[in-house]
Amino acid sequence: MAATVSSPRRKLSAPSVADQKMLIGGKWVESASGKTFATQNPATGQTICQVAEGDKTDVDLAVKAARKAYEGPWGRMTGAERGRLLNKLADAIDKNSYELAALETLDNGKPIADSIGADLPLTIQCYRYYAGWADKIVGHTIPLSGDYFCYTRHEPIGVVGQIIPWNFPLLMQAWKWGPALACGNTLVLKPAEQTPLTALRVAALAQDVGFPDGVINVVPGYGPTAGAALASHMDVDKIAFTGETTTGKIVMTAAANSNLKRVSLELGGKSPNLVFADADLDAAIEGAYFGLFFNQGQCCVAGSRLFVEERIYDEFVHKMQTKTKARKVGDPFDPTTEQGPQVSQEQMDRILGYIEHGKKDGARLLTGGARSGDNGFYVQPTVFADVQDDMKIAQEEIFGPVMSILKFKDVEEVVQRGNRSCYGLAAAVWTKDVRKAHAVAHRLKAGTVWVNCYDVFDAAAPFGGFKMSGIGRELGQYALNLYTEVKTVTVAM
Ligand code: TXE
Repeated sequence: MAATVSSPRRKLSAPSVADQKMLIGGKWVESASGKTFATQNPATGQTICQVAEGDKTDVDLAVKAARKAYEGPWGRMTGAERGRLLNKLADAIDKNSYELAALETLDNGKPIADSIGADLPLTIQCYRYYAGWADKIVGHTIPLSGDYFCYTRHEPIGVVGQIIPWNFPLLMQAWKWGPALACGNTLVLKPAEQTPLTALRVAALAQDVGFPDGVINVVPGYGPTAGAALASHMDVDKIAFTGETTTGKIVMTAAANSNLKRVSLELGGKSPNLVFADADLDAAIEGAYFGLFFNQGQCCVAGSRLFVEERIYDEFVHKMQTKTKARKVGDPFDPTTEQGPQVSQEQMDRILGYIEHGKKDGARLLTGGARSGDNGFYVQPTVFADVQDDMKIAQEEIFGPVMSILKFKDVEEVVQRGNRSCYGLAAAVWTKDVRKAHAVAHRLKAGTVWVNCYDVFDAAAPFGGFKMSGIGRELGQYALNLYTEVKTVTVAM
């Protein structure tokens, strides 16, 4: 991650949190059914609080509120005014950084140093970046053959549904809200059931800074109920989704079977990270380690197929083993902790299942390979060497702290193997040879290629997947395309 602010020096304490309602049409309400669900602290497995559980009825109400706001004052607001509100929201998040970081760590389990050093600054940057775009969304004038004046308008799409995952709750919300609001849409967000707390807190801040009622609605709940209701809603004009590839297919099918709403998807990955023998070895080890273990390995871009050139393979593997053994796993509220718990029991079990597959398939286990402790959802940082392309751990998204190292001989071979995946989200190349770096970057089938770095994110740089890693590009100017319709106006002169 590119942005950083200062990390806390002393241990922050976990906040206590009251039961949560949902935000519909500017009001905090219980769910229509009266149902709630518990959100858990993954470091202990204990319930943090109860959250209103939205379903189809609540989604209907939220969509109605969003439509009313879209057709009301929000629709008449200028881009400059929308930009001012987005900047005010960024200011409010900035002012409440520590509270939000603590809430994120409590609900997700990520180390507080990461919440403060990466999630918060990137979130704030994203809102500011799109605040800047709000009054710069322009069409073209187009010369036609004939006596006509032709121009395009880039108009908001309307009511937007957004479904986000639990790995970067604040940041995924910013990636969705920033461009949607800058372009003039209204929205209904369904946060992940594992991590609803920061989304609700940011929604409250948005109310405080003056977003009109109904522009922003948040309906917490489960995927197959609240999420599905949003994806199949006849009055939602666009759905934006981040999550697993199989869920993305369900969302796209629901969009197709309802009103053909616009769809953008940011899905899974199995990103190849290529380390050539002429790389700066220490930098490559550092980058590969960060690129896999960051956020407990719960990153869609995790460099989970780590290809290392034969000539440096043994030295690389040995150094990575030593480094990983020293990784500090523990209480996410301790500022020196590098790795917290996985987000849920379900994710922990899934990862442990993959580790067993790695062992059974004959990969060489260098360190880790089991649960860490018996309280909370911790997994030991794990490294497998001598992984083969056809092993399950080299093919499927593990989404945990499990590194797979594979050996390669030359450029041609590694490019072919790197591209042999149904995914195409990210990739990286480590080499001092500039020509090789660009040539390989051009041949890799991935939406993002990092050269001699990893996980460098910036609101200005577009992000998204080739192949089954998604449809569309979030961030940067490209994200404006996801939240606007192009209207062509042709005038006889
Ligand atoms: O994802 P889901 P899960 C991957 C990762 C992880 C796996 C499972 O490999 O191990 O997915 O995680 C909502 N209609 N990623 O089960 O189900 C759900 O409520 C509409 C990669 O948490 O895709 C949540 O809000 N929505 C990923 C969101 O979808 C539905 C990040 C994501 O959950 C739905 C997270 C439905 N039928 C997991 N079912 C990435 N690319 O960053 C679920 N949801």
